[in-house]
Amino acid sequence: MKFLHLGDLHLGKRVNGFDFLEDQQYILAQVLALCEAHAVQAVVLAGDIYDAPVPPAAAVTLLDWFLTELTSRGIQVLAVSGNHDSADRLDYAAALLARQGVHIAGRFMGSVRVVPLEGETPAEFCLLPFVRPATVRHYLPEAPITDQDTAVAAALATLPPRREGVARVLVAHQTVLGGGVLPQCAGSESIAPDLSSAASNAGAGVNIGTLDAVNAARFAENGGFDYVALGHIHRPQTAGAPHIRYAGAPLCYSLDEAGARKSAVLVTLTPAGTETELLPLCPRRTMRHITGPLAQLTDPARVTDAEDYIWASLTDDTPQPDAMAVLRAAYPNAMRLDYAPRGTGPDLSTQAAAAVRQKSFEELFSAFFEQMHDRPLTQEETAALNEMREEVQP
Ligand SMILES: [Mn+2]
Repeated sequence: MKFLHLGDLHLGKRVNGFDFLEDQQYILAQVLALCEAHAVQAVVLAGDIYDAPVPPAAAVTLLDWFLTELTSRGIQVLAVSGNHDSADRLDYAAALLARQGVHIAGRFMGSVRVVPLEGETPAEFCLLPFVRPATVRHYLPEAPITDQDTAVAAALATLPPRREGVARVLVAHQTVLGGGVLPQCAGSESIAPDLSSAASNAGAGVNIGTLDAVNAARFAENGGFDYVALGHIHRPQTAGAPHIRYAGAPLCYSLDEAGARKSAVLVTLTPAGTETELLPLCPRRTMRHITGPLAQLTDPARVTDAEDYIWASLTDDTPQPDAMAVLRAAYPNAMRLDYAPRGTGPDLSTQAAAAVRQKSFEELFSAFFEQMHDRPLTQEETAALNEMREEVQP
């Protein structure tokens, strides 16, 4: 049994004011080609199908096209809602669609839906929509639910016992703590606002992030799963074990992800175990961060892939007139422009910031004044400054 695991399509998403529908259609067409090339039996969509609870009509049309293309190839679809989706809207015509092989679990209604698929290795797909503790508690008032972790555990406990010789796959949209480690965010998740910083600077703030996290050990309870197809985190990665995996978003959805590689997970279930392979996805326009003087970056001889989404950091010593207009003349899809003076790499700027923190207000102000006026503060000015400072900060 082979299937493709995708997550976080975020259909209808706009990035820095740019409509991504064309890019999304392009990448979904690539997914269809991968499905054919690898003869997959099913496609798993692990939540955040749409970017918003009420998606633009064009995004609905795009999903319609994608699902129709999949079913016309005899490929089954297994999908759950994410935190960006409207559970109820996603459930529209769910029973009708299920007859066509499109299984969507939008709202949690007290039990995890199980969809059996026949094949060389028969498998059952357990569809757990995005849930919050209150939702699960509403249906399972007896369960000891105190947080996200216990809520998911209670929901999973509703599953029937495992059947012998049948592989079991979980599809879920959650933050999963694997081996005590939070997933690494890509920057475009818009989940618990503290998580991306908590994940990137381990230590500070981790507790806040873990509150909303599910322990990966939950996926080993009650017989466990042969594969856990996760959505929610946009950077492809495993969560505590090789068979528990985030597919990641199929496209870069934030400039913080510039240069990141995206993929779909090809999962093969065999009686001997689960194999996974990352199939690269190549976007229509790459998101790139380029650095250099404006004249060099926009030199027609040096411009390549002009349609790419560009974040340019200029190394010019002085602000350039109409820099964005000049950049867009070369790269019409330029998204951001900032200045990165030469010689200040991240390490240098961190050192500089630390040095600044050690200086007193008086030292900092007089240095700034001297830089601006080419002379030190007079005694009179220093006195006036101290007076003003006391007024503001007694
Ligand atoms: Mn998402």
